[in-house]
Amino acid sequence: MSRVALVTGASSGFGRATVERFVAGGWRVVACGRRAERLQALVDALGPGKVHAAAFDIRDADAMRAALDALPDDFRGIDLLVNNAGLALGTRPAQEASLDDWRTMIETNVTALVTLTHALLPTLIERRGAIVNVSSTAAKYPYTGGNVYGGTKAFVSQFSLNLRADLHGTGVRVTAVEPGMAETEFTLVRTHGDQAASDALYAGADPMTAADIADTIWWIANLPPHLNINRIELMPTTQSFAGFNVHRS
Ligand code: NDP
Ligand code: 8X3
Repeated sequence: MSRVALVTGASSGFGRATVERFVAGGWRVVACGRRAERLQALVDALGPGKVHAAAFDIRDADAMRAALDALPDDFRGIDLLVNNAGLALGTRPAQEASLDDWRTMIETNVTALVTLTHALLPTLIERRGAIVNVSSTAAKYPYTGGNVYGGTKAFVSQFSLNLRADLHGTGVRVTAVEPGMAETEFTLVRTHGDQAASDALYAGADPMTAADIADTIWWIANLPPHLNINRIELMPTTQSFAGFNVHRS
């Protein structure tokens, strides 16, 4: 029997690449996201026996519960939860940011992630499964305009470590994956659809790709059961660190 992964944010970017990587490796995958047509395209491309599309807004707890209850038998025994769905909204400093954007990031990146994790923990414990939480370099390194996005990702990284503490002795593995710059629809979403801004950010930067992150998640999930990667931080070679900002009068 092949193993089953549930991947959130499977309609784009890291999530879609992760679905493709795991199906190529012989797993079955529950692919979650709001854009049903994109999830169906994955089912059509990879096969209905391999991918189950679960279209719902991850912020809607009732819709999440209904999607889990409706899983076909072949996709019910989840061995791996990839909490990947998430977003940044806005690039302005806190004092100019939208409170609606802040709330959306918290509801998606934090509240929905813990709700789904809570729902699947009994299954993951029963199956001695694994959780991969997609965090960010923004969890640790602050930058102007990162405000609530960075705060949500700091939560994801610390929640991952605390899950490890609570799951002690269960055999369930937990990892926080903390990527830096990778080209996906992330910046298009962050800028509310500004394709030119997205193109400009990645131009000439040789960013990481969604496949780079999917390969990392694949590696983590297929390590021997006695080995847990607590957190892993990745950047493109072209990205590094800037100094502290000093304001002079
Ligand atoms: P994309 O915008 O390409 O993908 C984001 C995914 O999240 C989409 O599939 C989207 O699906 C899903 N999603 C967003 N909101 C919801 C919602 N309310 N309900 C259900 N699904 C939702 O970005 P990435 O692939 O880059 O991002 C994936 C993760 O990686 C995010 O958590 C992001 O913060 C993180 N990350 C990204 C980095 C980057 O540079 N790209 C770097 C570090 C971390 P749909 O719209 O169909 O609902
Ligand atoms: C995405 C990376 O640097 O845009 O999480 O915050 S960054």
